[in-house]
Order: sequence, then structure tokens, then C-alpha cells
Amino acid sequence: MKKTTKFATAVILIGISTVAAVEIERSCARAEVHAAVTEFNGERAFSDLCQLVQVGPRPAGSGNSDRARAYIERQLSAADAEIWDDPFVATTPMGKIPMTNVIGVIKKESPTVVVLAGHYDTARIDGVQFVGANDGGSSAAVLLEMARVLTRRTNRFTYWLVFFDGEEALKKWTASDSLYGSRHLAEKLASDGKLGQIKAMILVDMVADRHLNILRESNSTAWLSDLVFKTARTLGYGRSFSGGTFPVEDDHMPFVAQGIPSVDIIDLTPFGSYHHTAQDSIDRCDPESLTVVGRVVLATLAELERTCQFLPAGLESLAHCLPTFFSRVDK
Ligand code: 1BN
Ligand code: ZN
Repeated sequence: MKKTTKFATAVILIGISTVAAVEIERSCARAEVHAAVTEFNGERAFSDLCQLVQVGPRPAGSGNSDRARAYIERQLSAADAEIWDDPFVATTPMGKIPMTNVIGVIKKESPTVVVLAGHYDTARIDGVQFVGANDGGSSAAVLLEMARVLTRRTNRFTYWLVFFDGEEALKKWTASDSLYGSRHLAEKLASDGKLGQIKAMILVDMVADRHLNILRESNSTAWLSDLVFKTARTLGYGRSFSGGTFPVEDDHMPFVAQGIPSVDIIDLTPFGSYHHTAQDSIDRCDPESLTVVGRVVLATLAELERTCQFLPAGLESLAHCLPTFFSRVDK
């Protein structure tokens, strides 16, 4: 064999074995992450979703809102989470309405908090028995199953599972008629000087549709959003996380405004079809979508715990924005 041919063959063989080694490493990493997230059971979350929908419409301040909250608190208590109620009176276009955020607290090694959030209220829609299976119900269902998983393992961070009340507008969505619960909590944490202990917020909203299509929400913090989407791809769920980019005003906004890294995991496909109609019912929802979202959130938490452990609050983007900056091309 000629010298040049021998050299070329060696280069090709080295190339092939490097590609194979990288591929093996990738599938090992994927298997490891999969093993860590399979505890999230979408069927169990779906059963919570059914229970919440059976309560009926859950507008803020209603008797059904009390009943839904009682269900949420029974489940949190059964999971051994500590429960904090955050009651307040909201000034709305329909007068003063009592509302209550519920926080399930899972205290572990560190006082540093990661907030996992969603809403449990439903929109009041004239003439419609609006039960919000996807819009509202799916948020609460994911958080309840998350409580069961997180209380049964050792976590680095303290987790707050926040069930916001009053996400929906009473009349027409405006800055002052919407997001009552999240605006109240963000202001309260700021005035109590407690915002500094919150490392990140992950919000889930409208995540149960049977054709799950999560978009990149553009008011979210870029490095955290990148981390969620990269994690979804690593788990093999890239097809459910490819819905384009769009801004949404949701419960993460008051936290973004306070400088907390936040991401809204939301599927906007229903906006074009059954959003805020009687068709937002359980038969549009699929346990598998809850599984996908729950697992992506769990794997994102694992990645946050792994990379942020030595970084002081406020500098965690260093662990993520530098690598994501360099890998921006593969997004
Ligand atoms: C999400 C669920 N939202 C309301 N219910 C936020 C929103 C408001 C999304 C206006 C789009 C438009
Ligand atoms: Zn809504």
C-alpha cells in the first residue's frame, strides 16, 4: 500500500472510531438521564387532572376554587410536602375577590429555592361550563406528581411548588386584569427581601394536549429556555418541543420583571382551536404529554443541580449561557 493511502486509511479509521465513541457517550448520557426521570408518572398526573376537572369550573373566589385547593392540599400533604397558603384580596374589574396561592414546600439541603409553578384557576366564560382541563388543570396535575417525585428523593435545592390562583382575567386580559396570584407573590417576596434566595422559576401551562407542541416562549430567560429545549432533545422529545417562538404573558412575567431567571413551558396550539371554550376537556388531553413535560422538567432540574452547585445566586447563567452561546448554531 502506498504511504499516502495508508495515511488516509488511518485517518478514516480514527474518524470512524471517534464518531462511534461520541455516539456511545451520547446514548449513555441519554440512558442516565432517562433513568433519573422515569419516576414521573404521567398516568398518576392524569388522574389528578381528572379529579380537578370533576370539580367543575374553578374561577378565583368560587366555592369550586376552594374545593380544588382542598384537593391539591390533600395530595401535597399525602406526598409529605409542607403547605403554605398565601391568601390575599385582589382588586378586579368585578370588585374585591379573595384569592389564595398554594405553595408546597420541599425543603432539602440548601436554602436556595427553585420554583416550579402553574395555575389552578379557570377563566370565567359567559354561558360556558369551562373546566380548563388543559388550561389550568394540566399545570396543577404536573406539579402534584412532581411533589410525589421530589419528596421521595434527596435534592440539592429547596423546591417550591407554586399553584397560582387568579392567573386568568376576570373580564378582559390586561396588565391589571390578569396574573393576580403571581403578581401578588412576586411583590410579597420582593418586599420580604426573599427574592435573592430564588435561583430559577419553571412555569408549566397548557401541557396536556394530545398533540404536544411546546414553543420557545420569548419573554423567558434565554439560558434557561435553551437548557429546557436542549434537555428535551437529549431525552428524545425534540419533536414535542419544536413549536417555534412566540411571546406569551403568563405567570412567569412578574418574576422575570424581578430579575428571576424564568421559563414558561407552554403549548400554544390550542389558541387556534379550543382555548377558552367548552372543548378544553379531558378528552383533548393525553397522559403521555404530561409524562413528556414532567420528565423534561425533572431532567432540567438535575442539570441545574449539577451545574449550579458551586455558583452563587445571580451567576448561574455562567454555567449555561457560555456553553449555549457556543452551541447556538445547533438550536
Ligand atoms: C395562558 C393560559 N394564558 C391564559 N390562559 C396566557 C395568555 C394570555 C396567553 C393571552 C395568550 C394570550
Ligand atoms: Zn387561560
